[in-house]
Amino acid sequence: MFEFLKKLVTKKPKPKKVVAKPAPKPKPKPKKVVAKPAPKPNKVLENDLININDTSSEDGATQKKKGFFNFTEKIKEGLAKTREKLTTPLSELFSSQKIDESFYDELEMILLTSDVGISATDYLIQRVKEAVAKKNIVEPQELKSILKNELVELLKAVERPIKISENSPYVIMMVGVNGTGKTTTIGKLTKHLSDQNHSVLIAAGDTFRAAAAEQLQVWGDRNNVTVISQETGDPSAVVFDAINSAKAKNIDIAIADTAGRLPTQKHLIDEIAKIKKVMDKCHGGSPHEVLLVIDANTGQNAINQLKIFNEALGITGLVITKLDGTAKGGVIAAIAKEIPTPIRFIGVGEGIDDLRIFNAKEYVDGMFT
Ligand SMILES: Nc1nc2c(ncn2[C@@H]2O[C@H](COP(=O)(O)OP(=O)(O)OP(=O)(O)O)[C@@H](O)[C@H]2O)c(=O)[nH]1
Ligand SMILES: [Mg+2]
Repeated sequence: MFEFLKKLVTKKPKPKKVVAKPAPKPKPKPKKVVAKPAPKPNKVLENDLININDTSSEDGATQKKKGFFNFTEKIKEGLAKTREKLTTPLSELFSSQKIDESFYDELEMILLTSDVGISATDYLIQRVKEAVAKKNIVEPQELKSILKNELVELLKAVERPIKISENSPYVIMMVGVNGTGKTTTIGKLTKHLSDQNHSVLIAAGDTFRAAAAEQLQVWGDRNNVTVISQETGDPSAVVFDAINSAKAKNIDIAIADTAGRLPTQKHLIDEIAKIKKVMDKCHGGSPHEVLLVIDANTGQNAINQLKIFNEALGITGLVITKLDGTAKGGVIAAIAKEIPTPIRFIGVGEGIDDLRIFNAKEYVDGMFT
């Protein structure tokens, strides 16, 4: 609570509210007091897939020092379903009599059913076996912390928080399959970035789905930021307009929503690649971040979505949503092993504050006790 108030008093004045529809505000905001935020580090993001040997990412402790919102309890609450599914069988397994082939078979089955995927499961079991041999472990109970640590190490490779560089505006493009949570994530992300003293503008680039712009406008109103939309039906024209508007108003960050599309719809994948090119033409080097939003319920299909969107667009970061509603939390391990890509945030609910910076240790602690 104290952290929350601290953030509010260091906030910039927000741009004037523009549009029509009144929307329910989740919380009344106290009057903002103070002026200029500290200058932001002018650091550019790493792009594309990560070098998994690079351990330069900031750990959770560093993030906390920097004042990112980061509430372990909410992650634990969000991952309750995954934990329910994992904790009982793992506890039973770790209280078994000895470490033998059937122990490993059982461990493999538990990991696979939690969507850890074949590759990450094989890797984790191999690492556990190595630890058993190296440390002469005979008690299954000792393997629990070893498994947890190995999982944390694996996930640390994708623990890369977003870094906003000064690009006036810094452009974020939100992409993904239908219904994964792109628009909702924009609402939460806008709140998060505003809390970090950035001014934000949103582009209603989903001109396909009826009511998509209205849905986004509600999030714009909740956050008190401008939403740029058009009647034209051309998403490229909307993002072009939005980036120019952000430039003119000196807005720090422009976030573009896009229509949901399946990786199998080639013409729609081509269309989104075109939108990306238009952004670059309008504002050289943009988008600076292409965020793929993945619904955790998708399970192993997430890997396929990531591969195809990455080929078409060069995905720079992921948001894994709906972790509060699924037992398939292991999919993050599958991504880390098979196609390591920075996981910027996780979604743990539908509310404006239900976005968390991804932290490997907190995540694994949430997954099983
Ligand atoms: N429980 C839960 N629900 C979520 C989360 N993120 C989004 N949702 C819900 O998922 C549904 C779809 O969210 P949208 O934000 O409209 O998804 P979208 O990707 O923009 O959908 P399209 O624009 O149709 O492709 C909504 O009911 C959201 O409230 C989350 O982290 N947890
Ligand atoms: Mg949407």
